Amino acid sequence: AGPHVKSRCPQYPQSTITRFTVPDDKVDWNQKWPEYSPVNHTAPVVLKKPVWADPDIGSFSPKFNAVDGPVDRSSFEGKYKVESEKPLNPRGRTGLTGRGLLGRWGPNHAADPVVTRWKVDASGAKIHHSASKKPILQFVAIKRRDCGEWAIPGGMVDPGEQVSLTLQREFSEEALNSLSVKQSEREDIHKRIQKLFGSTGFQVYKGYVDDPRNTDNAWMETVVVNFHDEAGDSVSELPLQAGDDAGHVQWVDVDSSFGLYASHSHFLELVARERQAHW
Ligand code: RP5
Ligand code: MG
Ligand code: MG
Repeated sequence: AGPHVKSRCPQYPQSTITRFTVPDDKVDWNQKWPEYSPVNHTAPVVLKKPVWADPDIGSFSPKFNAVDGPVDRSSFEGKYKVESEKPLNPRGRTGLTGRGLLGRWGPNHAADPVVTRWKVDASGAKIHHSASKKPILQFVAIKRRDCGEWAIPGGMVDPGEQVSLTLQREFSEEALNSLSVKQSEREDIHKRIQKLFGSTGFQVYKGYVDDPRNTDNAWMETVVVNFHDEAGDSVSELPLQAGDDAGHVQWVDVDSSFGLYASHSHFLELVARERQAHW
């Protein structure tokens, strides 16, 4: 992978802050750059000390590069550096220090469920792409409320939560609106989801996410798992309904030209390759 790109987006999300410009050749911390003068920014919502956020450094010295009580502060990218008590982004400079919109210093762990099915015609036959001649996959995509971009319905791993549960929970909340449906319906959704997600998912990726919220001291990491409804009779039969931080939800064709949030497009490329589908 080349240097992170979205982690250097000029305008920091949900703010009027502009990042210090970092050219490609200065991303690596090993490149000496005395002129580097990043902007410091931690969003007001984070400074208000919600349950999901760490306190500010100074009053707080967590165990970095380790599982720190219920919070996993270890990175999939290996051991990260800590400089003046602050963790350093393992992929390099972002033009911004502090935590921005992220709650944790260092890695902020998420999980991304990629739920797929084959695109079929009225007779149920797989549809092949005219150019690649390969069958087309579809995945459940959500339109994020925060930025309006299409994305995988992922979310943060709660402290102490098993990643397998995060995958199910986030999919249910964002794509099936489980938080707002009646108790009886919630149980039905839960059963179906457990069945699909209990089947062997294919682990697509584990590591850094090139997310626009990343900073020099806080960044997103994820575990991406593909759950595939081969016969189209599992989740494909559930009515999709956007919930929580999702504004819309729908089945979208897996295709390289469809722009997605953060580095989600890369994750879909890996899914398409694994399933020998069109990309
Ligand atoms: C992305 O942010 C991850 O890949 C995941 O999809 C998402 C988690 O953050 P929220 O959806 O909770 O904002 O980097
Ligand atoms: Mg969520
Ligand atoms: Mg989410």
